[in-house]
Parts: sequence; structure tokens; C-alpha cells
Amino acid sequence: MLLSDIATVVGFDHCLTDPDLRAAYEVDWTGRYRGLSPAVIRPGSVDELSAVLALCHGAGQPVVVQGGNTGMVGGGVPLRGELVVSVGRLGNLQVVSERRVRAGAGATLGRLQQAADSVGAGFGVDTAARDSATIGGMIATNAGGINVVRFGPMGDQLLDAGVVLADGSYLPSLRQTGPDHPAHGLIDLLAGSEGILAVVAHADLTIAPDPAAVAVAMIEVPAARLQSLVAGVGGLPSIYAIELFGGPEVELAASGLGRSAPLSADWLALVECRSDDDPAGALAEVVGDLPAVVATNPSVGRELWLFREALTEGVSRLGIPHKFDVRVPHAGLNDVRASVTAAVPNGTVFVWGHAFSNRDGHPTANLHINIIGEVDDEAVFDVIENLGGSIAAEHGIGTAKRHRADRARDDLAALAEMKRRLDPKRILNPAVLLPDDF
Ligand code: 2HG
Ligand code: ZN
Repeated sequence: MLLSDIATVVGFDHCLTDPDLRAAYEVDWTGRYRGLSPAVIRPGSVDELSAVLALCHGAGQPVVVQGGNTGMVGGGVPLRGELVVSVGRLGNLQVVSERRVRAGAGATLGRLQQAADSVGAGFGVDTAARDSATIGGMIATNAGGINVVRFGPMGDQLLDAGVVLADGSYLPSLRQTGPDHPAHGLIDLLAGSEGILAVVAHADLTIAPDPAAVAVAMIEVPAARLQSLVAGVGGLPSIYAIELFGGPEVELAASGLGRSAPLSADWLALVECRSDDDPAGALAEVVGDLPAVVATNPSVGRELWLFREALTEGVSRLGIPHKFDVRVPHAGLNDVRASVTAAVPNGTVFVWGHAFSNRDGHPTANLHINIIGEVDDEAVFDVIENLGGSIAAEHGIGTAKRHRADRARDDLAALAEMKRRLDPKRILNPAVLLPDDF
């Protein structure tokens, strides 16, 4: 009955019950998280999304919201038999001005970048998954990506958002401003809420003119100089990206690309600077005597980036990785590889990530530790906490880390209270982020 009502709303072609059609929505792209769903629902408009959620709310039917299915923490697949609501068809894109783009939740990052590019602008969040990752999911996880040092994460780009609540009500603008509607903070709850409070339907995001000149450097960094190098490049006004990886990672990328690695060392930093005047001189000064390959020609710069962007796929070729997306203070960077390796004697460890400064100014890094082989996940989390880090950085808590979030019950209490009020039947992503008894 519920499904036929839903099919009447979205059309039978967009209520997928055939197991073959559902299959790609039931497993995450890494193959680690797999569930089953009675159907995949693909609303084609905000009105349809509202109507679908109203029906699910009425029936007490849990849903999992899915965008490009590029998530890495099991937050977008129906692990408990939920209905999948795919926002993939909500892909509208409109350039409002040279500073503002409006995107449907299902628009891919790549399409948003093209839209920004059409007015000579760029968008502040970028990741190798750009052709699949969707704006709604990136907001829900507060994705950081490779330019986080410059622009901050997804939440910092949000100018406005329209959401649909669990009962189907549509709030077209969370950022109402003006004499009768002073700006309020509802929108700040959205980034990182992982779809448990509301479903993002569309968002207005900030874009900015692209600087004319670019310099990209891949730099060999001995462990003892890592912190000072990162602080040095991080202080450049032109800094756009500080990516960290090391010998095992660059070799992995090189073998996938069929090329030889340009450099290899304890650590490699891939640094990008952009400004209207040439940023290469200032960058070279900070790099000093460290061995480096520097590109000022954008196409050579892109060649260097290939070695960084090949890592996720490279690891997946070796097997289904255990993925840890963690935040580590710079002071812990030198120890992280050795400490994690010691904690997983039967695993092969790969480490890469993005360096930046926390809002409070503390230098930190979002690190992606990928391990192939036998892994005691809790031992890895313990290592990270012992280094003063935290167990989640930019991919979300999802289902994978919920049990660890339980340790932060006091921090989660306000979020849980919001959830109870906005989604009293707990139908939105019920197995995500919050522990079950919250
Ligand atoms: C990256 O920065 C992405 O490469 C994916 O966040 C990380 O595959 C991963 O673990
Ligand atoms: Zn990342």
C-alpha cells in the first residue's frame, strides 16, 4: 500500500523494486556496507520528495537518503531494510551570480564546478570523487576536500538551503534574513548532520573568482621538517591545498598510473598556490633546499595531482580497505604511520590527507588511513585518540563509527534532542550518527 502510494507520486519507473535495479543502491561503492531495501525511490522534484516523506512519516517507514553513493562510512545504504530515497534526480543547477550558485541536492560536484567555471569562478570544496559526489551528501557530511586549508569545509560555503523535514514539510530557506527575519543559526545545524535532522533539497553556495596564476609543487619532506614545512606553506596568502602522503602511497599511485613516481620520501607534500600575480616565487622560498618538482604550467600541475587523486582507487584495487577518516594534530603526524602500523601487524597501511588549521587556529590534518588486511578497528581508533586526534574528520560518523560516538554522549545530547523534535518517529537515517538509545 505504501509503495503503491509512493509510486503514484514519483511514477512507477522511479519506484524501483526489481532486485537488479535496486542492487547498486544497496551497497556502498567500497563493497564493505551492504543492505537490502524494499524499494529505491527517486523523486524528481522537491514536491515529490515532500510527498514521499509525508507518506513514509505517516506509515512510520524508515528511509535512508542517498546522493552519489560515494560515502565511506555506511551512512547512505539500507543496512536495516530502510527504503532508499535517492536524490539523484534533484540535479538542477543555476548560476545566480558570479558569487552564488544554486544547486539541487543531486547535482554532482563536477557539474557545479563547470557551472562556476562558466562565470570564471571556482568552488571551495573539491575532491577526486567530483563526478559522482552530490551536493546534498557533501553538505550532510560537511565534506572538506583538498582546498579545506583555503576555504574550509562544505558548511562554510553554504549561503542558504532548502530542506524537507521528516513529516514532509518543506522549508525553502533556512537563512531567512531581513527586518522580520533576523539571520538565525538553523542552517549551521545542517552541515555534518548526516541526514538525520532533515533532507537537503537544494542549497545556495558561494563561488569566487578564480585567480589567474597557479603553482603546484610536490616536495620531499623528511619527517623532522614536516611540521615546519606545513606551517610555512600554510602561511602563504596564496595557499590553496596542502596534501600529505608518503612513499608507499606515491608508489601505489604510480603503479596504477603506469608511470614512475616523481619523488619518494618519509612524507611528500603536494602544495598548490593560486594568486593573480605569480605565486611560484613565494612558494619556492618556503620550500628552500627540499627536493621538489614545481609546476607553473596548469597541465604539468595536473600531472602531479594525478599521483594524489589515484590513491582511493589504487587502494581499492588491492582489496576492500578498512577506511579511517581521522583528524590528527600536526604534532602527531610524524608518529601516526608507525603507531598505526604497529597496531595492525597483519595489515598494509596507507596514509594520506589534507593539512589545514582548525577554526581555533590549531594546525591539524584530515587523514585517510586505509588498511588492507586484518585490522582491529578499535586499536586504530585508540592510536588516533592517544595522538590527541579524533575519530572522524570529513566523511562523517555514519554507521561505521556510531559506537565510538557513544563516548561523546554529552556533545551529542543537543543534536539528539533536535532529532527527537524534528523526527519524532526516527524515520530519517535511523542507523546513522546517533547511537540507538539516543
Ligand atoms: C580523499 O581525500 C577522499 O582522497 C577519500 O576523502 C579518502 O579514500 C579515502 O579514504
Ligand atoms: Zn579527503
